[in-house]
Amino acid sequence: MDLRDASHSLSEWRELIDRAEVGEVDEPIVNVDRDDLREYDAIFVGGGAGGRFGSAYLQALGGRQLVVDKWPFLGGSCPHQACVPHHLFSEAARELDLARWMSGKLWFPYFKDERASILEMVELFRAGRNSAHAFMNWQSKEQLGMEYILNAPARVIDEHTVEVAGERFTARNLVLATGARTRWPDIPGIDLPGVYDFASLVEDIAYEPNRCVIIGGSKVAIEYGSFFQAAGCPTTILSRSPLMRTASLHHVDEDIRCFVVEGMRTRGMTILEGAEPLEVVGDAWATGVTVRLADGRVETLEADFVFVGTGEQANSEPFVETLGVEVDDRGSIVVNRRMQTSIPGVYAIGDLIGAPMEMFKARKCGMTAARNVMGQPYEFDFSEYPDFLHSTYEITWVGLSEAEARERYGNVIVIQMPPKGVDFDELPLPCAEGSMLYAFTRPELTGFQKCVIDGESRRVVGAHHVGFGAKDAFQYLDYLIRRPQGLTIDEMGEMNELFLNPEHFIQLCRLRAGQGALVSL
Ligand code: COM
Repeated sequence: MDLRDASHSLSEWRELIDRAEVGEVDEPIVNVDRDDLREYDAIFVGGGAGGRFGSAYLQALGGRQLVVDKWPFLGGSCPHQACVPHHLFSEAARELDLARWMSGKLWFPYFKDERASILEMVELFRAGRNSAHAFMNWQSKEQLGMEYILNAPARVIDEHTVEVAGERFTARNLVLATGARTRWPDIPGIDLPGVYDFASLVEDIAYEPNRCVIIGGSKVAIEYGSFFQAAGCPTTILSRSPLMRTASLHHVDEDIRCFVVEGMRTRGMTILEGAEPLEVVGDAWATGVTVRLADGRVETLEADFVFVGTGEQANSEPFVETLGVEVDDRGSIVVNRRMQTSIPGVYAIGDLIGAPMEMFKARKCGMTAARNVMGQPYEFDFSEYPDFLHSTYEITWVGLSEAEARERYGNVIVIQMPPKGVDFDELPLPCAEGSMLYAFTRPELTGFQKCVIDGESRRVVGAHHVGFGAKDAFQYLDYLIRRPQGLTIDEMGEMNELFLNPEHFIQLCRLRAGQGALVSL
């Protein structure tokens, strides 16, 4: 289907994607400028966030790109199976949590013991997701001028050649961007029906889960588990490491971790740390998980729904096979800071190059590859970054934890809320949008925050928050504290807060900013 000269509206795009998804459109969707005789500067193999942003940047620099994706849309797993459904489910978890705590109070109807349907939420997402896909196809073609072929996988032939639906395309460079998939644990029964990951949950589930066991302790495990529990489906997490202490999360402050994990337990979740899942049991359907517990006992936990949250692995195999590209011991493609692989002219970006498997990294990797392809030497170091996850709360952090700061600096100042030693039950702080109802009913549930300062340089070296609505601030805090000059407590005290703001860092810093020898607060 050649769409080069067509201009589809958003609703036409949506209809086309709907039809492609049910197999009514099985041909490639082609938007290639056959009149442009220039060689492609790069072919992006995979049109997720990295491939799409890289393509857009390369276009913006005046280059010629082609992006190819097996799905009938650009944007990749984010709007289809990953970030967008996760945020929808996490928002539902937050609403459900409030409804349970407020059950029968004020205008809230009785809800404490009610079920909410997980299936209904998945169906809501499935029914709505193609709008985002339609927008990305439309924007990429009509606004960003990108060339693409969708609904057809790309087969890499060599470092300059890609075959799509029987046609070969050549380019000066290839940018590999085919993402990652769940790293399924190698235990008996893992293939049984009734075992899902984040992708098959949104694609396949057709029944209402009533008892869930989660294998793994990743972000996905915490986020989806909190939703299942909030929906009223009793959920158990089996994690080898303590939650939020997995290798993929850095700089997690212990006080924040405790607030989050204890909060999950308060809401009825069973969290078994140090647990080793041995087998998914069941004949025709998963009926439970056998696990070796931290104390060595072996037990079988009943479930009608087993969810795998053990992390992800790169889809690198085809490129190792055809190009011999170097990978690390986890199978992620090895790149330098310019996103160049071991094969000249071949770049790799996004989840394909390993952790962190986050949106900012995918998009900026795409931009980095595009700039280097176009002769602008540019390096991207993603070893430090702000991070977040959801339980029924939004949890956000940047920079060093208090413990890390104490290892590095001799005079660490901590400004936190509630202050150290103050009983949570007595203090409805921090609070702002999203936590005012908790503040006046269940003060201990409002949240937790901590700002870590090097008392000598007076610079903020870490910030940590559990609550609602602070994520935006952390994007800017990340930038400010990582500038060569950093951000001091005094500069924080000069900022203009929009009171009540979810993280109270500005006003709290102002309370101490005048102090010569800083004291914690
Ligand atoms: C975001 C997908 S959902 S993309 O980064 O805009 O391509």
